Amino acid sequence: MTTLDDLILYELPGCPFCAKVDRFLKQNDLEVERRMITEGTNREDLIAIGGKKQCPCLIIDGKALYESDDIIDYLRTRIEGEAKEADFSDLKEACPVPWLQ
Ligand SMILES: N[C@@H](CCC(=O)N[C@@H](CS)C(=O)NCC(=O)O)C(=O)O
Repeated sequence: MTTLDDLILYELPGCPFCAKVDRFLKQNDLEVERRMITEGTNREDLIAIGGKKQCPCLIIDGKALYESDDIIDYLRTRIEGEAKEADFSDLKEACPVPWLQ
C-alpha cells in the first residue's frame, strides 16, 4: 500500500465517477485521505477550495482537480513503474451512462 498523504479526495456516496477513482486507487494499492461531502463541513470546505461541490475532487497542494478522468491521469503520474489499469466494466453495467462509453 502506498499512502499519498499530500492528497485529499472529496467523494459523494453512490457517485459512479467517484467509484471509478476508487477502483483505480484500489487496483493500484494507493491510499489517500478521503472525505465524504455528506459529512460535517466537507461540502462547504470543497466549495471554498474549488468553487463547486462536484465530486470526485482531488485536492493537490491546496488546489482542486475535478473530473474523474483527470484525477486518474494525475494518480498515474504518482505511481512508480506502471499503473494497473482498473476495469470499470461492472460499473458500466450498473450505471449505463455515456461517461463510461
Ligand atoms: N465529468 C465528471 C462528472 C462528475 C459528476 O457529475 N459528479 C456528480 C455526482 S455523480 C456531482 O458531483 N454532481 C453535483 C454537482 O456537479 O454539483 C467526472 O467525471 O468526474
